[in-house]
Amino acid sequence: MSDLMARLDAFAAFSADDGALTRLCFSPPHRAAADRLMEWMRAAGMAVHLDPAGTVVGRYEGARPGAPALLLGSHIDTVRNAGKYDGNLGVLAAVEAVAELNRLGERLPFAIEVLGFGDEEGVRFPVTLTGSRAAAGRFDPAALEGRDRDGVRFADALAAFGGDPARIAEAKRDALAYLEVHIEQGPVLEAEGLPLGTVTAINGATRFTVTVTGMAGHAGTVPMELRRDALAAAAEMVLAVEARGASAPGLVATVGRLETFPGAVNVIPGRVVFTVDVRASDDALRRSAVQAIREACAAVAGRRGVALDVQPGHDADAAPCSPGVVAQIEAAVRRAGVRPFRLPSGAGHDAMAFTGVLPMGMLFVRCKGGISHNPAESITAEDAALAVRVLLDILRNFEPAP
Ligand code: HGY
Ligand code: MN
Ligand code: MN
Repeated sequence: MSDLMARLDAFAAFSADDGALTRLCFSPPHRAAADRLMEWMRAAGMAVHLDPAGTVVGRYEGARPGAPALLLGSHIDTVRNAGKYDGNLGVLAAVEAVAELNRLGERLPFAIEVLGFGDEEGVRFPVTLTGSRAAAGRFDPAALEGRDRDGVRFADALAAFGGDPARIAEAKRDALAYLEVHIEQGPVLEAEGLPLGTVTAINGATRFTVTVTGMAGHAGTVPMELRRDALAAAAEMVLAVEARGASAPGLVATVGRLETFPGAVNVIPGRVVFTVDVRASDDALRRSAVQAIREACAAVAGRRGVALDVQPGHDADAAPCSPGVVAQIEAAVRRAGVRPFRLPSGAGHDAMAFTGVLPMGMLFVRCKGGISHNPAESITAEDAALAVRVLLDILRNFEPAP
């Protein structure tokens, strides 16, 4: 087996930022990373192509050529100033497992397809999971019209990357199941003293963008009582988001990005744009929280005489993992001598796209301090190697759903 950790370090060099990992979908660093991934896949005995949705696909044939495939995947796009392991570990661990089968000349009763999705984080465009949703046959064509902060259309960026917006429907994969290895991105496994865990479900998520429009003005001349300060209004709204997120167990709400215009020290902000991200394992709780946040923002806007615009973005219900796949992952964890432990995922994953379409499951890997979406994200070489061994065991013992 190659040195997986060394590969993850090398992979992290494909970034838009020196000294930090930022690899947004369909960016030049994403393309360079995709090309390197294809090289590693070919060396592992896979036939490789880029699908119309921009996903890198590596196929390792089974004992009978053309046999149905078991999908292994995760994402190779990252957030800004990311850690090295979110997404990338799952793709490169899958390549490691196939490389080992190839090294042994071992063929399974099914093919294996490794998928390197390019738009899981949804940081560049106001959508997410587009690659995995295309693979699941659930791509929403409206996503093609999404624009990034520079006004670039999703469809144009995808075409320039090497995808084909007109043929995205061809990205749908009929398969036996979908499995994903991913870091936990939380502190539970570390607290339990466990290297691996079996995911039971992935929390639902809603994202939307709020624009507050007041009146820009001279910071030195406009009396306080005459102002329509968009940033002061947005600040009240941000605190309302935080208060709602803290209002119920299992609910979280976050303002991750806020931009103020014109952004000058001596100008009363005339416009503010900020994002809201709401998650819960219970879909009704999440939806009621989203409604309450929208009402709170409208109340602040009315009281302060500013205009409010809310643009919906990503919205996904909680995704339960398939009991049959969960049981097989857990059995492999047990065979590896690790105490089986089941846990939900607070983070979203490409696996969500397959729920209800294919049997789906996830294997979590412990990460230090539960830190993620942060350069301090860290795993051990031992845990990574154990995850590959367990993944190989899952593959060698996999029983497709009847
Ligand atoms: O936002 C998420 O949960 C994932 O990391 N994209
Ligand atoms: Mn991820
Ligand atoms: Mn992430």
